[in-house]
Amino acid sequence: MTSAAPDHEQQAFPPNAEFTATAHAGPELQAAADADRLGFWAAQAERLDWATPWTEVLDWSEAPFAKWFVGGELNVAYNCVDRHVLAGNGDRVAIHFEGEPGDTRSLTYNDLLAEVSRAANTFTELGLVAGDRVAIYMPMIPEAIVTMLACARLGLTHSVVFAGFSATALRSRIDDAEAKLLVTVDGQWRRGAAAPLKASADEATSGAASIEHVLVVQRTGIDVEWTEGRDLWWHDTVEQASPEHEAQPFDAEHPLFILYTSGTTGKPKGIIHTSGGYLTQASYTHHNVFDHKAGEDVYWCTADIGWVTGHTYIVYGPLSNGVTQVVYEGTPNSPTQHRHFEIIEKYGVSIYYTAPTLIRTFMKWGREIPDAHDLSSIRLLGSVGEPINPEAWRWYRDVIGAGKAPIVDTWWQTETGAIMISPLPGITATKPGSAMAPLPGISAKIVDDEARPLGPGGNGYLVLDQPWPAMLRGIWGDPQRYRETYWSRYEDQGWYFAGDGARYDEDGDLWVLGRVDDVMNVSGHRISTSEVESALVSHHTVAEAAVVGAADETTGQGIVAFVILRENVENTGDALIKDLREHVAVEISPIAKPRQITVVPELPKTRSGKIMRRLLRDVAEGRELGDTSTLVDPAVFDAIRGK
Ligand code: 6R9
Repeated sequence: MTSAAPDHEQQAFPPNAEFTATAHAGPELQAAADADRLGFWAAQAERLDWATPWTEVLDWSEAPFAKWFVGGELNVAYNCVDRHVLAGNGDRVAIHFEGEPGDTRSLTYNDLLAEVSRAANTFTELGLVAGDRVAIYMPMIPEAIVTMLACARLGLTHSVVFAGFSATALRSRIDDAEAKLLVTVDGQWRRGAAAPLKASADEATSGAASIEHVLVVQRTGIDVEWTEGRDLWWHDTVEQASPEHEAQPFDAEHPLFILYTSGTTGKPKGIIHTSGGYLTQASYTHHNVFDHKAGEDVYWCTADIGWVTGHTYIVYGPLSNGVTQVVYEGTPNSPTQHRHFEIIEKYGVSIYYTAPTLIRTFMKWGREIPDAHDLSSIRLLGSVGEPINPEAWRWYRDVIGAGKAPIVDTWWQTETGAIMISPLPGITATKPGSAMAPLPGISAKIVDDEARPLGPGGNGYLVLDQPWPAMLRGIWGDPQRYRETYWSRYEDQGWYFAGDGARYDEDGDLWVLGRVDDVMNVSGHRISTSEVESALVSHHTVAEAAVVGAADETTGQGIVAFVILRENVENTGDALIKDLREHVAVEISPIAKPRQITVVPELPKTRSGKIMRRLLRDVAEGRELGDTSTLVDPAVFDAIRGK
């Protein structure tokens, strides 16, 4: 890990007085949390409408399995939709949808309530009951959000699978969660062309024992195959259903969703989130970290609902707060590199939340592109997904934020459910590249291998030493893996091990340094090295594979693979490499395609048989080799380098 930051990185940007004057968050938040942490969370839970009050804020008696707001009952969809209508805000726009081909739709809260109710009535007619699982494999269209909310309304647990994932990846997630319904589309718009999606859904569901129905939204009009009795069109069912539906309350701990994320082993983990605590922290953080003002702000989070950021900061947090938000279907350069800035200008986006990889891409395209647009509506910028380098941070503030918009660099994970470490705009003096400090109500530490807490200047592992409302409640079907992955490293202390390295600077501000395990971060997407390795060795030509994440100027990390071919396989050079990259795309997703694949005669291994990824990373990043003393045969590198 790196040492303390140079002085220029320590330069702080104090909050501007104008922003502070109207900011939601003030110093009283931290004071209240310090005085009584659980009481503080109880007060935050009052942001929501509860059908039955809770009797206890936190039950930690079966740690690490938490129960928050014990005995409380609420309906998550009611909190995200109905109550805004009942409060007289039914005519407020909830979603400004911008399709990739240029089609647009605005849905008010009245519209959203009708749509969600229709979908809920349809799901009920299909025989689904609370506790059943629903898989969602859809691009960024309003129906995807409607489907998530309809599930929440009925107590169905959704499992959103990123529409860029392959049929194989979808199938394993459907099987693991035993989903009964799959909601998908005929095709999705990508760079001006209709790309089939139902075809992958068909491949994934053929022979999937649990699937009873496949519900299909017609998005592109392309031809699809049809399985009579199983497949249903959205327009024949949902759109014909009654727009009236009364929401029933569910227990605060009712499972809201499962979201699969990469771990250090090949099999993705189904992270479980529940209702009351999750929505409380989603709502609290969206309100305070983004300083969101309902009825005034236009908010845009550029994530996809296939990732946790889309769940918490497109669907649940923002809608619980009565947001007006932009939802954009396509890529940032369709049809031109101006697209995001045109959208900001068109809707007057005031809060923009994106990932460092996109900011670096914008930098590469050049500032004349954003400069050609009126971005003066922007008053707050957010960053998430990976550490943001100080240069990108400054560019973001100067070019997109007119040199004055506060930046919130938000650290959190699929597992944490909501933002944990972030500046509070209007209060925190920010430093380019630092996530600064845990939010009020959240407790984090940086510790060493021996669990000794570190102070200013310390560099170690990030742990969460107190339970938090939006924390994961486990791994679907695998409680043992939950304990092992997150709670065994600091078992005696009872701390959650985040898997990230972090340091405090001399002022005690926190800098997240990135993963310390075998999880790569490519454009903010978590991909495990072993996942890509298993995909490669599943190809008939490959005997063994080692994968590392190498620093990449744009994507944060790039995937670099070293493979040993099976005996009697002919190395056809570029053709073989192309085949292998394609194979990974099919097995996992195009985002997991290695940037570079090198065929090598041998892999560097320790005497205990572990592949020395650290050394391969040195090779991939063009560095001098580090310590090779534990290698069986240091000479393998001559062969690897010779390639
Ligand atoms: C929300 C999300 C989680 C991992 C996390 C860390 C990295 C996310 C970050 C950040 C530095 C930030 N990460 N935000 N690193 N600064 N502001 O991204 O969830 O996909 O589960 O990834 O992403 O390494 O452990 P998820």
